Amino acid sequence: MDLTRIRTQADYDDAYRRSVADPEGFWAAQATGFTWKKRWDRVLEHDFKQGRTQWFIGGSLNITENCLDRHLATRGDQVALIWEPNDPQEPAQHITYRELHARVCRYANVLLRNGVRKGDRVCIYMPMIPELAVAVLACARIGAVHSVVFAGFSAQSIADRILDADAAFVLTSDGMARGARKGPVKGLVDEALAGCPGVKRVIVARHTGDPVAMQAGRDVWLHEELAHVDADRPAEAMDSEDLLFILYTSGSTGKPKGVVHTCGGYMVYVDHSFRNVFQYNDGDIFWCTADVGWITGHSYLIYGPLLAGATTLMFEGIPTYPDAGRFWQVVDKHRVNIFYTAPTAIRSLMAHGLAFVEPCSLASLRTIGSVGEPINEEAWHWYKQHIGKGRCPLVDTWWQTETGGILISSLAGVTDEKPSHAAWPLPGVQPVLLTPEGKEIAENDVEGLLAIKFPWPSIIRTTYGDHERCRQTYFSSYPGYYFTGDGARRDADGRYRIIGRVDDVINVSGHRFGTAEIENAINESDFVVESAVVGYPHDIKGQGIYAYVITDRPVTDAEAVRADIVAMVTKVIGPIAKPDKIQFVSGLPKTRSGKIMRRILRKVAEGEMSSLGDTTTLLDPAVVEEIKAGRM
Ligand code: 7RM
Repeated sequence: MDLTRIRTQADYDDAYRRSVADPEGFWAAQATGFTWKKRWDRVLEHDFKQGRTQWFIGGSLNITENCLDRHLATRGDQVALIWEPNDPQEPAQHITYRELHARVCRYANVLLRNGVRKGDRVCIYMPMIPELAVAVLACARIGAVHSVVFAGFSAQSIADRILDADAAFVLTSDGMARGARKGPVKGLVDEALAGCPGVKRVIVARHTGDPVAMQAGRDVWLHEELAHVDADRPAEAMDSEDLLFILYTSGSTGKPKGVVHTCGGYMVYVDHSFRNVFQYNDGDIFWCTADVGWITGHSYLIYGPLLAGATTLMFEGIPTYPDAGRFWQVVDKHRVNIFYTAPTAIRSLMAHGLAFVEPCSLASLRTIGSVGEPINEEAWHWYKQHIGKGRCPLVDTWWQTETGGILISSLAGVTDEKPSHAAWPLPGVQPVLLTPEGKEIAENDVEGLLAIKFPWPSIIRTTYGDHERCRQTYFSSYPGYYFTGDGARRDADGRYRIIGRVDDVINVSGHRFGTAEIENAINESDFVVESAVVGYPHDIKGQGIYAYVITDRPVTDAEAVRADIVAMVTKVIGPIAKPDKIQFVSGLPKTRSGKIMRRILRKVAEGEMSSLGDTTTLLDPAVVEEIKAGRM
């Protein structure tokens, strides 16, 4: 019997009990099946006061050896990666484990040839093409720390991340194709690098064939470099706690933080959660629609499926090109068994109607999943009925960039599911609900702040270059716990339902932004004196971005000013952070101490104008009336 695989409710109950009674024994058993170059000495050391955690201490491994080499003898000729291009007229690519191994080794040799060394940070800014997965794995192969930046972020965001991580290398492509449009990639890197003198080398994959400027001495073509290397590259020995990657994510204050994950614990947790949540079976074709630029793409498009020896599908395009049936056409074309996407995609396709679903069979699907934001009941039922045909388990998976892997979810067809409930903690995960004062709530049928009281192997290790920020953000508000920033309900039976963020983070189509981050971008506009941003319920995106803006002059051409603000946000962060609504105001509701009362702004944005609560502490209560009257 495979002790690492949960197949029944009784298995789950048993695994959960063991994981709490003896976490070290439980996780050591999970870690045993991997290829270790040296076994660990101790399983766990942690200090939640300092926000420090280490797993499999003294162990040595390479995650790519476990993703690739380990499978060669048994499944070398099995397809590891299916690539479905943006244009359905173009052929898909099928890359076997043997071929992927060779491509990763060759790319790793290109990195070495270009001066990349173990521990160096490498920024990867690429669209969803096979070279992106190969680049990620090539970094891991030689022990370089990858920092993938989603290819929808602006030049300025790339520069911020390169500078914060002190990356001297950038891996990119010429351009990208998304839907009916082509877009620049290398051009944005060039713009970013004007402010990053530390970057020594840029390696460019040819993809769209669009012309790009190559800076002599700095930029090289991947295909030219590959001509100089062979496919022999042993995997570097990494300490369990050596850095595997940095991934930037937004918080309630300041600039995005570089969340750090390390080699051993991340590998063990992502593998365990992948196989058990989705009930992966040998031979299954798994499709995670997330971009590799987000944690979901790291953990469940690349690492989790490859660790399990699965066939993982990578899709370059968008759900609505050439039409709103593309996802379902791709499921049928490649006979996808497990499909994992975000509620925002479901809601948007739902709005296009069943005419796009009905021509497709979807008979290959066995499990469907959701991630990134709360899935409302209407979307849950539509997904379950029309995509899962009522027969596929639907897993609503709650987790974060910081958690590395799924923490709360039902296990497909094993533990029960309930609409809009992530439901059950995975083995090894000990969630609690806290009162605002930090007291654990023991009862069921309650609501509270979601925290976790014991480390799991893929917990955040630090925020790159600034551990104090990590300690402050996650471990200081409620001492002794990892604080998630989410609020949740626990139903009468103990299932969790995630309500959403309780901090100044908004979740737009499953993407996280800090309100302060967007305000800073808006304030860069010449017209703007001050701004305040809040989230509001949006039918498709989950949350939309609502900006209240004070200008330095009377607004005569509102559309021109709005366009300027939107252009500024696009320039500073990227098009994904564009405000949906911009309301011009003469003042913001501030307390006498100068603090903006966001509660009032949120209520107005939500349209709940009658219940604004206590406004007597406001410096100037009249602004509230003006704001209500001007609501967009
Ligand atoms: C995986 C990911 C994390 C935030 C998190 C939540 C929200 C994610 C769910 C969810 C309700 C879910 N990482 N969130 N999954 N809310 N149900 N199943 O999205 O770092 O980008 O975002 O996303 O608020 O704190 S993330």
